[in-house]
Amino acid sequence: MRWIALLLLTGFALAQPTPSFRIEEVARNLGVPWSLKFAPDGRLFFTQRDRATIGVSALDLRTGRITTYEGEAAVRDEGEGGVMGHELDPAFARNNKLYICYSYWKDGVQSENNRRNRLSSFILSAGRLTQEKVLLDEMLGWWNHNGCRVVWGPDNKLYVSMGDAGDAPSNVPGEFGFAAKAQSLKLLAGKIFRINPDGSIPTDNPFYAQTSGAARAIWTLGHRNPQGLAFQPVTGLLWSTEHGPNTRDELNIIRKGRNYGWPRCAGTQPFGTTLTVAADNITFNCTGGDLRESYQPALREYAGGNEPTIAPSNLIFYSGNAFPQWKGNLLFVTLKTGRLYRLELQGEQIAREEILINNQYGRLRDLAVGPDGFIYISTDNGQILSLKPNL
Ligand SMILES: [Ca+2]
Repeated sequence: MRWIALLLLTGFALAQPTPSFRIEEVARNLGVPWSLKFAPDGRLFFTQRDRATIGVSALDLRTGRITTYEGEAAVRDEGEGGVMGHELDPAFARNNKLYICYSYWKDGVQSENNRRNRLSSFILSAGRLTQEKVLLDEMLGWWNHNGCRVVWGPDNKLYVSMGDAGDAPSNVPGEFGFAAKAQSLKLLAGKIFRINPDGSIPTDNPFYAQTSGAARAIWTLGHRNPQGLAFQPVTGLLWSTEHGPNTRDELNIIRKGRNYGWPRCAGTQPFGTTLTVAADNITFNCTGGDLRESYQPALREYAGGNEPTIAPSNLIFYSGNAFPQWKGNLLFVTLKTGRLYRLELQGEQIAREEILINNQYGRLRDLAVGPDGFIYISTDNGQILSLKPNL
């Protein structure tokens, strides 16, 4: 009996009641605010996907005033492409430098074979986005699956995700097209890349010796469309959310040189198995000697069995003071189901999972923790929301 009482007490201690919170709109009519990052001075910098030329905006939360910094570069503004992920340099307060991943037409020519994405650095100067320096160019694009989430790593490198570029053909003779591009070490699609902030490629990247050119930036392969990237404080682990096809969205821990399986394996499917997914009309043969050592199944899949698919977008680790009981929790938002998930982690396992928002605001695109500890969330309805505790 004593043991049962102890277990119950421990159980209650772990499962704290969800704190009461409310959600307020802080801005609206912003198109698709794709990426949110707070600057050291408290301004919330955000991108807007559907633009014809490059730009970034800053929201002053005290006044509600929005300042837009525009640049010169033309943007491939179509479908899921456009101005997407961004990151501020750690020395932003001093150097006004930021990084943006965006879609463009190669040589400015609109054609089936010319869809591309790139990561560039810019300097904010005199109200403009200036001094573009292209850091990682000619990543393959399509109207969908353009990746483009950008984060600064604790190793002072830049990490950028890239989708499988949908039905885009291969741009290297003899290499795969379609989804299989994600498996090629010659193609810049279906990968997570790691580069130095000046665009050079670290020589300790996992495929540096066996690849050439920009492919040396490959950190991991076999991705479909990773839209979430965040480094976990303390552990330094890189976590990622990724869209599955009609089923099996993924939560992954991104480890150097690993193969995440797409399009040969799906979700948590173990190596050496065959999986037929009726909803997608696809059979995944997760086999082959090359996968035996390198394949990394998802940590968690969403939409296995009868679960509805959720379409995860970005993730963060909660670091603020407004919700002390959530410190260190993994939070991520979803598009299709408009959810905000909160995950309590124990090591690399999920101890508890809770849905805090469930489709009340439409598709949720990105989230960030403000200096006030509130959670700021952007929606595809053009809103930025704040989630704050009821005191
Ligand atoms: Ca996978």
